Amino acid sequence: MRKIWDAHQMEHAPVVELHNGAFVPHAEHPGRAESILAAIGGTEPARDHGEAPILRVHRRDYVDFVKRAHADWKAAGRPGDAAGYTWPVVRRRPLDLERIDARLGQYSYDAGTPIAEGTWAGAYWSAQTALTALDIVLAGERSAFAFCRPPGHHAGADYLGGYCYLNNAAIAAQAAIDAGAGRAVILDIDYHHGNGTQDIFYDRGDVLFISIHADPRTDYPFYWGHADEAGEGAGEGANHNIPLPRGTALAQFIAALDEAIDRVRIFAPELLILSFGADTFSSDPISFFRLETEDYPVIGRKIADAGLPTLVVMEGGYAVDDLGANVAAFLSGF
Ligand code: Q9C
Ligand code: ZN
Repeated sequence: MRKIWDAHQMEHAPVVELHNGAFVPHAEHPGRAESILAAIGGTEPARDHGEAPILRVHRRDYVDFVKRAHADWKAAGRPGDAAGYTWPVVRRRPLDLERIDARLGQYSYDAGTPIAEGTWAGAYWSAQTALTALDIVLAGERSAFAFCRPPGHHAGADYLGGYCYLNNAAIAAQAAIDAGAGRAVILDIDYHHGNGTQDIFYDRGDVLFISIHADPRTDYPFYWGHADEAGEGAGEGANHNIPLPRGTALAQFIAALDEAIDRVRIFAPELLILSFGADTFSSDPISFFRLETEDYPVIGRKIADAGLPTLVVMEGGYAVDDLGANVAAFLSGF
C-alpha cells in the first residue's frame, strides 16, 4: 500500500492543551509522526490541490479564521498558542466580531485545540495528504494510506475541536463525489465519535457515515455520537453510530465492525474511506478500550475483506511508544 505524508505537517506543534482542568503537554504532538514514520516505511509527499477542495467542505470565513488566528493572537499581545475561553451558547445575532477571543469562541467547541504558528500549514498539508492518497485510489489502486496529522474527524464545516482543524476524511469524500463517485462510505473507528464528519454529511444521502466509538455518555465529544442520531432529510438513515462501553476488547469491537461492514455492503459505495484511530489501544493515555497490538491486523483484514477501494485516513492515537507498531500492524493486516 502506498503511503502519503508531507513534511509540512510537522509544522503544527501546539505546546499545551487544557485537559481536565489543567494545562498539560499537547497529546497530538509531532512525536506521534516520528513513531508512525519509523514503523511504516517509505512515504511519498503530498501534491498541492489548492484550497478549492477544502472549501467544498469548510466555510470560507472559517478557513480565513484558522489562517489568521495565531497572528491575531500575537497581535493582541498574548503568550503561547491561541485558544478560546468563551463560547456563544446564545446566538441572538449574526456574529461579525473582531476580537480574537470572540472569534475563537465562534469557530471552536473546545479549549483543547490550540492554534499555533504552524497550525494552518500543518492542517493544509494534512488535507493535501488525504487528497493525494485519494488520487491513488481513484486511479485504480486498491488502497492508499493518508498519514494525516493533525487529524480531522472532529472538525466541522465552520468549527475546530478535538485536535482537528480541517476534516481530511470529509474533504476526500467530497472530492471523490466531485470526481464522479456516486456514493461513498466513511467508516470511523477512532476511539472518539467523528462528530465533525457526522455533522458535515448529516443531511446527505450520498455519503454514509458509520462510527464505532466510546459511548458519549462517558467520553468526549459528549454531545454527539449517540445511537439515535440517524441523519435527517435526504440523509435520514445515512448516519449510524455504534457506541461501545469503556473496557471494550477485541470480541466486542469485532461484533460492532461486523455490523458496520454489513451496512457498508448494503449501501454498496464506490469508495470506502476509513477514519482510522489507534487510540483504541489498551495503553492509550486518554482512552479506555482494550485493543492490543496483535488485534490490529485482525481489524485491518476484516475491513479489507469488504472488498472495496479503500482510502485509509489517520485520525487519533496517543500511546506514542506503541503507536507506530499499532499503525503498521493495522496496515499489514489490511
Ligand atoms: N478530558 C482525536 O483522537 N480531549 N481527538 C478531551 C477531555 C479531546 C481526540 C479532553 C480528545 C480528542 C482525533
Ligand atoms: Zn480519537
